[in-house]
Formats: sequence, C-alpha cells, structure tokens
Amino acid sequence: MNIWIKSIFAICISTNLFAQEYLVRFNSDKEEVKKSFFSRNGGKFDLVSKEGNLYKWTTLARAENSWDSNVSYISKNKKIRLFQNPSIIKNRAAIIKALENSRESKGPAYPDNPEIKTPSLQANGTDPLLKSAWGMFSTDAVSAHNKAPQGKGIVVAVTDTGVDYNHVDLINSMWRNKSEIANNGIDDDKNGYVDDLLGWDFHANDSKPYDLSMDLMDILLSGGNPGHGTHVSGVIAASLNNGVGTAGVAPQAKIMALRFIGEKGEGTTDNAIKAIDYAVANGAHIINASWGGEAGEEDDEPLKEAIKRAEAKGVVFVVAAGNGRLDQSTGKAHGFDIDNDSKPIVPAVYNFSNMIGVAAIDSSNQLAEFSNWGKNSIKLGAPGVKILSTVPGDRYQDTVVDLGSIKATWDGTSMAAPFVAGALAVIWSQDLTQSAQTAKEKLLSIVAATDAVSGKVATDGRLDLHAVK
Ligand SMILES: [Ca+2]
Ligand SMILES: [Ca+2]
Ligand SMILES: [Ca+2]
Repeated sequence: MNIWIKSIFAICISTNLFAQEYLVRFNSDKEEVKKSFFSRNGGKFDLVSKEGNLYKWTTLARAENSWDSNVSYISKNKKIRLFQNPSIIKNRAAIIKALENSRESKGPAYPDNPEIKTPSLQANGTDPLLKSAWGMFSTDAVSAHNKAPQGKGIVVAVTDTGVDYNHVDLINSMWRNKSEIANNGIDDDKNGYVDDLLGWDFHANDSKPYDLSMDLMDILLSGGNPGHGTHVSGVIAASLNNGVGTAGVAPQAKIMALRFIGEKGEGTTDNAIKAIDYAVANGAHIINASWGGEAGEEDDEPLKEAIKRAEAKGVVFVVAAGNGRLDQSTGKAHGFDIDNDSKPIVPAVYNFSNMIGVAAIDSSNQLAEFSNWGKNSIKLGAPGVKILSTVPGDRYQDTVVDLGSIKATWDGTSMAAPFVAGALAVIWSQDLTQSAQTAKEKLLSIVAATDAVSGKVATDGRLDLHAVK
C-alpha cells in the first residue's frame, strides 16, 4: 500500500472519521447472546442502559447480517439539540454585524468544572430582581410561595447543558447526593458513578456538570450554549428571600444537574438516555427536558423506552414543545407556529401518561410567535418570552444580547417548560405521598383558560397557581 494511503487509512481509524454510532437493543439478558453479537459484528460496544438492555455500537461498517433474533432493533444514535433561542436566531445577522464593528465579541470566560462548593449561609431579604420576573406574577407563582411548601422534598432533574452549581442563587437549591463522599475517587453509593455529588456530566463524562458556555460570537455563528441549563434551573428553584437576585417557582425544590448537551448546543440520544436513567435511579420526581429534535421514521425507540421507564417509576417528564424549526442548510428558522401533532418534534409528542408538553406564551397571554403547539401532545402554555433568570457567573439576564438598539431576549419553550416543572414541584410538595399522576392532574385542572391557546393545547389554558391553597 502506498504510504500516503496507509497513513490516511490510519488517521481514519484512529479518529473514527467514518464511524457510525448505533443503538442496539437486545431482547435477551443472557451475556452469551450479547457476546456472540459483539464478536460476530466487531466494532466497539458501550453499555447505555442496563435496565433497557441497550448498547451503543460504534462501527466503520454495519454488515447486512448484523440483525439476529436476539436483537429487538438497531437504530441510529441521533443528535439532539437544545432548542435555540428564537430571539437570537431572528436577530443573528444584525448582532454579528454590530459585534464585528464593536469588537466586543468575547463573552465573560468562566473556567470549566470549578470545585463544587458546599451550601452557603445566606442573608435574609427580598430578592431585588424578582419584581422584573413577569412570569412569576402572571402565573401567581409568587403568591403560591406563601401557600405551599415551595417544592420542599421534590427533586427536579435538569437534563440540559449543565448548571452553574456555585451560583449564589442556586448553590442552596442543588440536590446533594448524601450517599457519596466528595473527591475520594470511590463510587460510595455504587450507582455506577464516582464522586457524583450533584448529578453527572454525560457529555464530558465527569462528575462536574458545569454549564460551560461559548463566547457570544461562537454562540451566534454556531448555535452554542449561552448558559441554557443555568437559566432553566433558576426558573425552577432560584433561592427565595436570600437578599439577592430573583426567585424560582419552587425555591425549596432541589436541582439534580444532568449535563448531556455540550457547549456547542449538541448532545446525543445515548447520553440523553443515560441522564434519564440516572434521574429515575437516583430519586428525581420530575425531569425537565428543554430540548429535542425532529422525529425520525424508526430511530426514536430508544428515547421512547427511556421515558417509559420513567413513567413506570412515577417520574414526570416535562418537555418543551419546540421553537419552530431550523433549516439546517441555511441556519435560518422557519415554520413558526407549528402544530406538533402533525409535524412532530420529539420527545414533545410522545404523549405518555407521565409527560407534560409545554408551549410558550408572552406577558400579554399570547402564544409566542415561535412556539410549537399541539392539541393532543402539548398540555398547556407557560411564560416563555423575555424570561429573567440566573446565568453563569452569579449573573442574571432577561436579555442575552444587549447592544443598545439591537437586543435578543431570553425566549423559548425552553423557558416555559421549567415554569411547569417548578409548579408541579409546588403542588407535589403539598402532599409527598400523592402519586405523580395525581399531582399532574391537579396542575392541569387549575390552568387559566386562555383564548390564544384555546384549541391549540389539551387544557386550552396556561399555567396558573392562583388556585393553590
Ligand atoms: Ca456514586
Ligand atoms: Ca464537566
Ligand atoms: Ca434570590
């Protein structure tokens, strides 16, 4: 072989340039069945879900005969994206132009994976920014703070881009794995994860699910993460009456941080499944999913099965309806106001009994122009335009980009879903013995009828906690 061809061949193998990833589901637990499949087909196999009997198979060539009677299905390991902020998409060109001229493209840089700090003693006092969080008032979440135990005893898993777990308004709201000893290199609780104090980072495969974000220009050019998971977490459980920042819908609920989407805004199905399985196995009551992708013909079974496993264990899956769709070739958003029931975004449309799909509304109770909806799959509307919440580095934003005349606000069904996750935590915390189904039905029974979503979501209404007693 020519030396050049040889070295190109070596590079391809070493970087898996042409490797494809599949998810293989076996219908037998027997080890010899799996071993036989692995040895016959070659490539690399990694366990994704013990409960689901699911493996990731990385291979350069999928042989025609790779099917056998012990395999339920082989599907592609699909990419999953966080739902991009429609306000950024809409103003992208103008913002890029303005940034090029001002040369202020660098956002604040925060090092990845800071040491996990312990909960801190905080001041008493009102939250100075809370008055600017319109959604906290329109949903009566602020009044509910005085009527219910604020989510106490409820764990909400944020499956997202990670969380700034040391943020002053989140540090006391983080779930802490009491069965794990910090930094001893041992999997003390034997759950398969070493030193998992707050959750896990499935994207980087480490014990620090920090919300690493890209600088502004990279976010604008390639659709990366501007602190998405931290923003989502603050809507759910930012600390109340600690004299700083804002407050979440359920400030006594605990956030389990499960990072599976990286700083570029992308994740994969196998890591989404690992995050869901982790949430279910480690005591989460609610999973927030502000992400998704377009439905495929046959490749969605693994994710469906993971949500069904959560359903079987009484874990609720709150999911964003989606913000229209992106044209991959032009990078432009199009097709706003999409009916999910006919043009499905997954996992929003699966509609298992533990799922609550959420559309976005604005401060005038109008359906947000970007929001998907669906009479069957989407259950209610919730605030999702210009939402104020926590972002990495002890900061707060309702506006991601503010260049004077050009602004992009924190918009998205991504922000609407955590309002509902927090509200469910509030209702559930009133009686920790009630079932997931009971808490979910209570939440959906007290929505406020709203013209803009009438006929577009199952309850014809929007999130409203005024009936919480
Ligand atoms: Ca562990
Ligand atoms: Ca990490
Ligand atoms: Ca606060």
